[in-house]
Amino acid sequence: MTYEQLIVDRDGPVVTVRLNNAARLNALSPTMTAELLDALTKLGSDEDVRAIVITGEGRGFSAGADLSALQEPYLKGERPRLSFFLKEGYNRLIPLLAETPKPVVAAINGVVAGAGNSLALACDFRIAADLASFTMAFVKIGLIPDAGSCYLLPRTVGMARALELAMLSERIDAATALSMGLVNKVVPADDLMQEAHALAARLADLPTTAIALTKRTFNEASRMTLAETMDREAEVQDEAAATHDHIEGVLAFLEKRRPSFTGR
Ligand code: LHQ
Repeated sequence: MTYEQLIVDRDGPVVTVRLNNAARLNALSPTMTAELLDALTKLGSDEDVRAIVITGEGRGFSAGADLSALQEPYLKGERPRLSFFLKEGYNRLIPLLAETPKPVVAAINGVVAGAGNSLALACDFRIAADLASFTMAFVKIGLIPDAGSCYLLPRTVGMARALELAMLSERIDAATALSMGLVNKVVPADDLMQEAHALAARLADLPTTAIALTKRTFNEASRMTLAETMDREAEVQDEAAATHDHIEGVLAFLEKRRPSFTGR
């Protein structure tokens, strides 16, 4: 896959997607958003892909929407509808990422702002370099959190912290992000890619269908009652039990050996 603002590398079952517009701290331009949509659609349906890492080139993970596109229209007094931009772009990208059947690790290499937070929050794991920093930033330009942040942020850090992060938009460091549960782990910057890749490789060795079904069912459960969720778990368990990996897992346990999962 060749792109203008993404670099996609494959290492066996693990694919690394690098946001590649370092001069603008990997701001999520319409081009980058369209390319992410294309890449994630392809990776999500590729049976040989069993884990994805998303990271940024340079000192930014992502600075959110590319604000340079707004300069010309705003100086001319034009008011382009942001809802159109959102619905065409982030509103397709973020659910695609959050619901991709593959496990996704965000390797947060540096600055995160605005919709860059949404991108990280839509991943399943967030490992941050010790020099990473986070700011919601939306309020600083008179906007509300978008790209799914109103949904994803309170679910990740709780309502009180989410409102604090969104309203004050202070730039917080990686250690503070860890203490809030915004990231899973903080590692020295030099170790980031190795740690993220090791986690992705570990995930890629697991029963990929069970992981996909776990993600899907957790997402569904957030909109259901306990009783509805338990009915859904029972149905989905039949899907999981139909895989070769389920048989392999049970037999490996009973035969006291390491399972060898294929993702099928
Ligand atoms: C950028 C950006 C950027 C373009 C740094 N765009 N160039 C928004 C509007 C439209 C539709 C609906 O949705 C949204 C959603 C959103 O995401 S709103 C939030 C958008 N993002 C921001 O407001 C963050 C703006 N950036 C910043 O506040 C700072 O750059 C942060 C705190 C991220 C990093 O600060 P520094 O480490 O001091 O870096 P810097 O400010 O010097 O930035 C480096 C370069 O990157 C600089 O360009 P230059 O040519 O001067 O070197 C910036 O202009 C450029 N850049 N963010 N979002």
